[in-house]
Order: sequence, then structure tokens, then C-alpha cells
Amino acid sequence: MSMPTQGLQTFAQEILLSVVSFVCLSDPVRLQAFRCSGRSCNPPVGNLATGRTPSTLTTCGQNSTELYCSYSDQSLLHPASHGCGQPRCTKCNANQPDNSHLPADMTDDFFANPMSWWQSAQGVHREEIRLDFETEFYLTHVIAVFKSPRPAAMVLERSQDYGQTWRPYKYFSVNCTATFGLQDDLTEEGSMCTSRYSDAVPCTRGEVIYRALTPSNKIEDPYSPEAQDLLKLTNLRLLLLKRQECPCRGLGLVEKPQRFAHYAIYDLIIRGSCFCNGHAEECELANRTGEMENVVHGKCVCRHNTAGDHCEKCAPLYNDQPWKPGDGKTGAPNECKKCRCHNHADSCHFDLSVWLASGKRSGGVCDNCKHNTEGHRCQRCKPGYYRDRGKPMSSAEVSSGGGQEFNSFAKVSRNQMTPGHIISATSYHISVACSCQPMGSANATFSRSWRCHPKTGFCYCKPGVAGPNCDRCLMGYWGFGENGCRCWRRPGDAYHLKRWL
Ligand SMILES: [Ca+2]
Repeated sequence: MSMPTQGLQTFAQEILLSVVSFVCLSDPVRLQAFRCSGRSCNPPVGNLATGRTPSTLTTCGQNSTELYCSYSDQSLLHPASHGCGQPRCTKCNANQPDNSHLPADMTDDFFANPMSWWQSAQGVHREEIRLDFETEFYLTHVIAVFKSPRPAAMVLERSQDYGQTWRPYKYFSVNCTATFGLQDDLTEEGSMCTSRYSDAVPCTRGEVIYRALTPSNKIEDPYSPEAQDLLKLTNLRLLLLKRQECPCRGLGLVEKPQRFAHYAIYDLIIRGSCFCNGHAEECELANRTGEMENVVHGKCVCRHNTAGDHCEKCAPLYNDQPWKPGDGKTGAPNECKKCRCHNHADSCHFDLSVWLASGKRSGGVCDNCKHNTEGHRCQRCKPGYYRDRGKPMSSAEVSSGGGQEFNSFAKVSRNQMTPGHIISATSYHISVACSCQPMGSANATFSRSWRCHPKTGFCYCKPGVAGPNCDRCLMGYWGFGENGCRCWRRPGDAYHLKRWL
């Protein structure tokens, strides 16, 4: 049996909670100051139905004007010995604003329009009220306030895959065992079915309330897989399966019974929040939803170096450790850690083998190293380039480009290219690439690219050839050509090759 008075108190409490949340939403700057800093955080709860229009199977006066009858709220809320009072009969037409009772009337502002409602066509038993979200949200609870008597049987279901598959949240019936073969949670705590909200009385403003989190399904960490399985949704639907009449006493029915035979709902409130894995405290417009006041948007404004609509991954340059949701139980933020790419990459990816090899300390591998660098951390120069020790590792000029064409480095002063000398920042290239003379250099690479010593920049010369660039004969040698230089006066003097290496 339901208790109408208790129900009304509950609803009043929920309204109060909604108001508190909206006040909080209006001051995000104040919240931003402390909520996500160094701890997991989540966006405020609001009414997910605001700004979103549900769909129904039928609407009163969908095709043409219908006549329907109902009893006044006043007489139904204060039942006296005379029963439900005199019925009031009027017309509905979905195309006439003054006479329409559309699905959107369930999700409008219940403070501004306390008497707006959706009404089904006459005679239907099965109805479906469905709300499709544009992305994933977290549900906390659902409140439906009926204008007609509540259904004798009903199911609340959600989808997590945009309506492809559905699972029940709760069954509602005056007799759970007879209707659904389930125990009543009034007698067996935690049962999927309840008789609490299926009484015909009160015949108007009867509530149906579903809470996702109850003492029987207590969840400690709201971002755990178990919590997500329960709370996350992309669609919600309420299946109304069996209509029932108001048990009015002493009523001499003047009107036809079918004129009372409809479902009607004043308000549908879906409390929940944007779903951000513990990494955001505010959300912005995802798509489809309009810029209405108090709309709960679905795209997280991610913190903790995370990214994605639901902060479900690390930001591009923050994949040094595996992504984790914030820990709602301990408050640990589980921030994403930046990869060490020395400013030579815009993104990195997590590599399990690198992670394991490091003893689970660092698994980031930099993507597309720039500035002629390579390696997991862009920590070394590519073949054909050498590091300017006068520059920090993070300098964009740490490794200079080129190396294929000797003439491209013509502006480098030959006088500076002496063994042991690091090219100064005032030279043409702040750091200098291998500038090997093709004819005098020993090309030892498979790809036939000219290489030089990665630290000194000196080229590997052919026999008898000298100079950092291998562009001249060693003293005492002559005939600079394809085979190097030939010995002129001191045939055994071939130590130069080793010297340059
Ligand atoms: Ca309404």
C-alpha cells in the first residue's frame, strides 16, 4: 500500500534538492576553486529531462479533437464521503495549443507550469514514455507525478547502447508475484519489483519514485564498473502496462467510462548528472540540446589531464601511465601523467611492454618526434643528425636537419668545423647537421645516407681524406677522388681515418 502523505513529503524533499543543485550550478567559479584540485570530482546533479522532449506512443487528440473526462484534483486529493466529486469533461487536440497535452508538458518547468500534463489517447493500456539522450549520463533517480491514477503495472528500463538493448531498473505492480513473478521489495528487500507506487489512490498526483542507489545496492565508488553498469544510461523508458480506474464511491456514472480511460502525467523528473569518470566538475553542450537554462549538458570539461566527452582517456601528451577513473571512494584523482618528449612531440601513446619493462613507472612512447629526433622520448637525434650540446634537450634546434646535401650547409663557416669544436649559436645553423662531402666520405649506411658522429658531427672519411666534412686530402696525400686520396710522400701515414673516428 502506498502512503500518499508520505509520498507528497518525499516529492517536496526532492524539489528542494533540485533547487539546491540549481543554485550550485549557478556558481561554477566558486566550485571550480576547490572541487577538482588534487581529488576526484564530478559535475552537479540536475534534472536530465529539462530541455529534452520525451516521446510517447499516443497523445490525446493526436489526429482529431477528443472528448475526455476527469475529476478535479481538489476532490481527489481530499476524498470525502461523496466520492470523487463531479467529473469535468472537456476536449483535447494536439494541434491546438490551448487544448493540447503533449509529451513535452511532462518535462517543462513544474514551477512555472504546475498544471501542464501529457495525456495518452483514450482506451490504451500499453504506453511507452521514452527519453533518448545524446550521450551517456549518470542517473540518480526518477520521479513521475501522475494526473491519472497510477498504472497497476509498469516497468522502468534503461539502455546503455542508444536503444539497441534494454534492461529493467524496476518493476512496479500492485501484485509483483502475479504480474511479474517477482517478490515485492516491501517483503524482500532488494527485489526488482515493488508495490509501493502502484495503488490507484491517490487518484491524482500519485508519485512513482525510483532511486538508483539504495541501501540494498550500496556502491562505494561511483566510478567503478559495477556503478557504471547500474547508473550509466543513454536512454530511459517507462512502460505503462495496465491502466486502472479511480475507485470512486457512490458515483452514478453519467459519462461514458472510456472518457476516463487514459494515462496522464504532470511531471517527469529525471535526476542525474553528466558522466565524467571523476575527472570533471562541469559539462558543456554535447549536441542536439539547446542552450536552455538549467539543461544538464553531456560533454565534460575534463580536468586531471584527461580528454574525451566523458574524460575516458588521457589527453594526447599525457599517456605515460594507464588511464584510470577518479576514485570516488578515496578521492584520489588518478591524474594522467605527462610523457617526457622533451617538447619534440605533440602526443604520446601508452605501450604496455614499455610500461612493464620500466617496472610500471613509465609506459609513454612519444608519437612522431619532431626536430629530427627519435626514440620513445624523442631523446636522441635521427641518423644523419647530431646533438648540439650547447642546447637543452627540449630545444627545437637540438638536432639540425639536412645531411643529404653537402651544399645546403654552405653557409657554415669552414673555419668552425674543426675537431672538438661545437658550432656556436651564432653560426648559420644553431646546431649543425652532418655535412659530409659525398666524394670524400665513407658511406657506411645501408640507406646510403651520409652519417657523421652523433656527438662531434665529424664525418667518416675515405682513406687519405681529412677534415670534419671529409672534403680534402690529408696532409701528404693527393688526388681527392672517388677512392679517397693517395699517399704522396709517406705511404704508411694512414692513421687519419682512425683519428677522425
Ligand atoms: Ca508539467
